[in-house]
Amino acid sequence: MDLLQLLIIGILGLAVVVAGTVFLARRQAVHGRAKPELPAKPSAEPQPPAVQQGDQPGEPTGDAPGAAAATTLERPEAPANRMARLRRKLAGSTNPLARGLLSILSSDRLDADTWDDFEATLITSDLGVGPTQELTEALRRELAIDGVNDPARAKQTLRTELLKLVNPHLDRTLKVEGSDGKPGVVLVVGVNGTGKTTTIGKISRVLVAEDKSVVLGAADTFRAAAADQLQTWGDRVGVPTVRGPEGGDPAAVAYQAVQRGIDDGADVVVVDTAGRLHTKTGLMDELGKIKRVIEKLAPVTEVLLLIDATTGQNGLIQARVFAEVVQITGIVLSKLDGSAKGGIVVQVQRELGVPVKLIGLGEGVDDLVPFEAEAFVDALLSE
Ligand SMILES: Nc1nc2c(ncn2[C@@H]2O[C@H](COP(=O)(O)OP(=O)(O)OP(=O)(O)O)[C@@H](O)[C@H]2O)c(=O)[nH]1
Ligand SMILES: [Mg+2]
Repeated sequence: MDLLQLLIIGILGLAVVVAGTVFLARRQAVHGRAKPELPAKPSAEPQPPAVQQGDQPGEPTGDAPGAAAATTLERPEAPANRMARLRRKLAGSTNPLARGLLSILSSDRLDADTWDDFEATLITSDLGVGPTQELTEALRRELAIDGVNDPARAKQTLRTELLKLVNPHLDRTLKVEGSDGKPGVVLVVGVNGTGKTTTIGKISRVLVAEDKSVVLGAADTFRAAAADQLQTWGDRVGVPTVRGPEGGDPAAVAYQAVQRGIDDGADVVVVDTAGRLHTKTGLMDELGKIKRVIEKLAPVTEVLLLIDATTGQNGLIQARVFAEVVQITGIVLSKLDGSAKGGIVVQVQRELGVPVKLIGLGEGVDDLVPFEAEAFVDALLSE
């Protein structure tokens, strides 16, 4: 009896131990298998399906600035800060001219040689022969009448005469307002590398900062990279870029861009064009065609011609040819930061009868400034 009881207890005990062991073993087995199935959080976060960032298929991916734009749109620098910074920059670039002119005017005797030096200095600033002679004559007259050899007075007179040449009365506002509910259309033209695409990027930042809605048109279809470059600028401030196939008809892209602007109810459409040599007749004709085609949809409110300030007289020759093909309404003088040749402003305005509206003072995103005659002359004369 006792033996039987002991046996039963022993068997029960063994059964409990075996059951417990099996239970634990199974739990461990289940637990151990489940672990690898858990999503490995930090190391291999699943990538969301590729976000379509352009309107266009087949564009290169991995374009860092464009990709970043999807999450963080840039807000352009506040206008007041920008102006102050750019005035300093402009003054910096024109220092040699200012120093030259003022040191000549402050010499003891204003004799014929001194005036020759004065003229030569102005000519090297690309002021042009005509304006240089006018300015020198006016200054000689004024200073002779006053009979003074006072540098401060001479500087004041020089300022007044320069301002007359630059002409503070020209309307330099950028015409970006459309009519009849259509967007304003800005067409940007100029020879290769003058800064068209960069300037469009900078202009669109300013427009966005003014809460205007913008569409960019990549009517430079010569190189795929050209449209990418424009789109990168657009992506940074959240502005769509309409583009076409490489080698396609630029006028068609310009047309589509304006159509998109109309459909979207955009405020402004800015159209980039391929750089072209002013000596190539076919290409120049194409420019005329682009404008005509756009105008089937909406008037072009502004045609901006880019001139690189460092190219001097050559810029002027280009300007003449472009003006024959499209009616230029404003000049953008780029790269004034690398040049002491601000005098070109006067020449080009006279030649074309078109105001300089904007000046480029660097490669930075906000290095574009509206041209103001007084600020410009003050910068020319700041030491
Ligand atoms: N220093 C300086 N560089 C500038 C300025 N504007 C443009 N650039 C530079 O000039 C070079 C040409 O500029 P783009 O905007 O590509 O010129 P583009 O007229 O569109 O050239 P294409 O499309 O080849 O005809 C770039 O390296 C710009 O960064 C400026 O105001 N100052
Ligand atoms: Mg370009």
